[in-house]
Amino acid sequence: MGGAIDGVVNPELAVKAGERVRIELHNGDGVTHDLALPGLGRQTPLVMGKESVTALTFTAEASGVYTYLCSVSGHRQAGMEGRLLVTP
Ligand SMILES: [Cu+2]
Repeated sequence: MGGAIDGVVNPELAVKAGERVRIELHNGDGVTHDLALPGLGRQTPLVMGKESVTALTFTAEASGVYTYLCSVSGHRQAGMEGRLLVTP
C-alpha cells in the first residue's frame, strides 16, 4: 500500500532471487480471502474482516515465474490471481 502498485488489481510482483520477501494482503472488502503461492509451498491463514492484514514472508530461492492466488473456493476463478517474477 502506498507504493507504485497501490490500487493495481493483481499486480505483477518482481523480486530478485535470494532476497527476503514480504507480501502483505490487506482485506479491502470484508470477504474472507487468503494468499497462496503454490509454487513455493506458501499460504497464509484466512484473512477475515475489512482492513485485516496477513502476510507471507520467505526467501525467493529460485528464479522463475510463480502464480499467487486466493485459495478460497471460487475466488481464483473469479480472477484473484497474479504473477510473482523472481529474477536472477
Ligand atoms: Cu479471495
